Amino acid sequence: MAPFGFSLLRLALLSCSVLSQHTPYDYGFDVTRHAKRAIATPLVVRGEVGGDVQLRQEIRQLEQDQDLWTLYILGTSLLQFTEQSSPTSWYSITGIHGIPHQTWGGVGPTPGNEGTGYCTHSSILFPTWHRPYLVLYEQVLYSIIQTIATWWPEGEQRDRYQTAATRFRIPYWDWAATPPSGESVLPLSVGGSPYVDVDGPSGVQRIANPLFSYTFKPLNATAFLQPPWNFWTATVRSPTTNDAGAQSNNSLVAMNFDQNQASLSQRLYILFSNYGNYSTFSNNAWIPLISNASYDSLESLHDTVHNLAGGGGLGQPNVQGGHMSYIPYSAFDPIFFLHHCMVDRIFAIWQELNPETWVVPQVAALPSYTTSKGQVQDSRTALTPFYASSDGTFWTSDTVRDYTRFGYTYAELASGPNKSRRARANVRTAVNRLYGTSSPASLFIKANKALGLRKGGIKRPQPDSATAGRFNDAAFVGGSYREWIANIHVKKKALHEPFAVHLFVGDAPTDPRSWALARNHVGTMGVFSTPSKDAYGMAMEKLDVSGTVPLTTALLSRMGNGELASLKPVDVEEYLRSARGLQVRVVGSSGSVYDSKKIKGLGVSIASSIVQAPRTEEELPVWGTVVAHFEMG
Ligand SMILES: *[C@@H]1O[C@H](CO)[C@@H](O)[C@H](O)[C@H]1NC(C)=O
Ligand SMILES: *[C@@H]1O[C@H](CO)[C@@H](O)[C@H](O)[C@H]1NC(C)=O
Ligand SMILES: *[C@@H]1O[C@H](CO)[C@@H](O)[C@H](O)[C@H]1NC(C)=O
Ligand SMILES: *[C@@H]1O[C@H](CO)[C@@H](O)[C@H](O)[C@H]1NC(C)=O
Ligand SMILES: CC(=O)N[C@H]1CO[C@H](CO)[C@@H](O)[C@@H]1O
Ligand SMILES: [Cu+2]
Repeated sequence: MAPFGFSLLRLALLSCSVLSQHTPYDYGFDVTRHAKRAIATPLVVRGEVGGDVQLRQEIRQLEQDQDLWTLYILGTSLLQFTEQSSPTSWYSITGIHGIPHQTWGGVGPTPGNEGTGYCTHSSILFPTWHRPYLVLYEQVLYSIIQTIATWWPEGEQRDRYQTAATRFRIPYWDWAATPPSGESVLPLSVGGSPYVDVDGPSGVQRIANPLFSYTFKPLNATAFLQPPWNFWTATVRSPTTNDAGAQSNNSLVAMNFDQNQASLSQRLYILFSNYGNYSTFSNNAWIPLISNASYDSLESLHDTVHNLAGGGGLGQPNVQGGHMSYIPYSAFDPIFFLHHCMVDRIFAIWQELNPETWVVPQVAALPSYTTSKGQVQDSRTALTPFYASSDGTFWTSDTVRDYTRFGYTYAELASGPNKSRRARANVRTAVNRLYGTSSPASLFIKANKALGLRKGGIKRPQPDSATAGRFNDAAFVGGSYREWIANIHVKKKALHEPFAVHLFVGDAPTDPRSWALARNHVGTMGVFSTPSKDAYGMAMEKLDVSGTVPLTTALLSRMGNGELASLKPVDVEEYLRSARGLQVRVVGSSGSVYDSKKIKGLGVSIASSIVQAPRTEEELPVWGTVVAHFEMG
């Protein structure tokens, strides 16, 4: 999993010409005129169903689908070169999320909520609001791609591209699955190079890589309020400096994702296994004393990915994070939609596993353009500014619940949202294969399979001898084992900036620059917020958010090297409390390391549960009651 490709590509970075970084594809005529005609302000979000449902593919799969990939790159590039003032430009669509605080589709902020944005965070609407947002983006990109396909010379080629174009759906980036051997979690197509060679209607040309960065055309320094946003003319990840010459360090971003992949994957696996209530699954707002089993959420996991992609605090000393680390600026970075499409896919898979639970009324912890803090949000709350019809009605959580109405699905769900028992078993198998491999549960399935093959199927197996060598009776008792987690809660605005809580077993290196390669790093909880105490930041002051970092895999490796005797509470508690035990480090997105004892409202609680391991790939682990053992001092 070493980010091998990335060291090579640093060389490529040095030799690339600056010119190619800002070049669109030259079709040989004025595309803006044609493009404008093709994309006449579709303010109604309808999806581009054309009567059928197509797969949203993983970005690496889409890359293998060559004609579609070419169209995706050309379409994204053209969208980014569309006049910023157009409501369907890259700038306007990504600007819906926060800055530049424009009004979109005529839906203005309600009094007192200016300076927030349309997006809903720490809210029951977090997963559902982003669904029509992605569909809007998909529909605009789809439309551009249909037009581009007509620009190939008439005949066989044009037919081929037009046929491919009808299959286009936006890709997702799976940051939790094990990447292909020798590759980083961060695909080279996204972080590898600021330019890309594309074989379009006028032949092969080198253009600005639309997945690497968005270059503002031009940057509106007034709308971007404060440094460095008001002088960074393109989006950056793990920036090399705070000044106008900042470059992305995607090698570092890749290293950080590779280090955190196992942890992200286990969190996702636990969300699929043990989060059966939409209220807690959906968002990161912490409700004190509700349960030891519901600290994590889809949103909290999503926050960590934002934080890692922006990269704040893990690069050069005192260099801040890039756009992805900060709510109001994050959507401009092309990685945002790839990430959010993954979030939507997780949501869709989770819906399939938990068909009964849905949005229940909840008080909004934060304001948005059309929500005042304290207002009750429910399944019929308008997801503004996404019009469902030209009569002015908006999409709601209820009306976006069946996503296939927008003409897309995901491979794991291809049998449709209507839920035969078989289809749901297939989904669980996919979850085990993709996200179970970092969990002790998978070892049990493997052992079971081996036994099943040898003895023609056995109901209550023990791990086979190879497995038992590493995970002996001290870990597994019958078909169960004890899962350990760190439950973290903290004030979202404990610091004036976004930050991350890192857990280590044993001493953390003093210099955060060496954290990315530290072998004793266990996991990260990213806290995604605003760059300062602006109006939106102020609204966050009182909000507590929570997340979970799984510990079991780290503990098993300590058992492997003899430092820890078993997963029993008596052993684990003593071990984690010892000097070689668990350490908490907090780093701000500006690069400052903070004393974790001085962070407002920070609590780290060590908890565990007996978990019944799945016997086959068609089952997920079954968690028992999660009990808290002790608080980190
Ligand atoms: C730049 O942003 C300011 C403040 O949001 C806005 O008033 C102005 O119209 C914008 N300028 C352009 C060219 O969009
Ligand atoms: C990117 O980060 C890596 C790892 O910290 C570092 O070795 C490298 O020098 C950085 N590259 C640049 C251009 O700053
Ligand atoms: C889900 O969680 C919410 C919020 O904590 C709670 O009010 C509700 O009763 C739970 N629903 C179920 C079915 O347990
Ligand atoms: C968390 O676990 C502890 C220890 O078992 C228990 O005392 C406490 O009540 C639990 N908290 C909740 C909210 O269930
Ligand atoms: C498209 C489809 O078949 N939808 C059905 C899914 O299942 C529910 C509940 O059984 C039905 O009400 C839908 O009509
Ligand atoms: Cu996001």
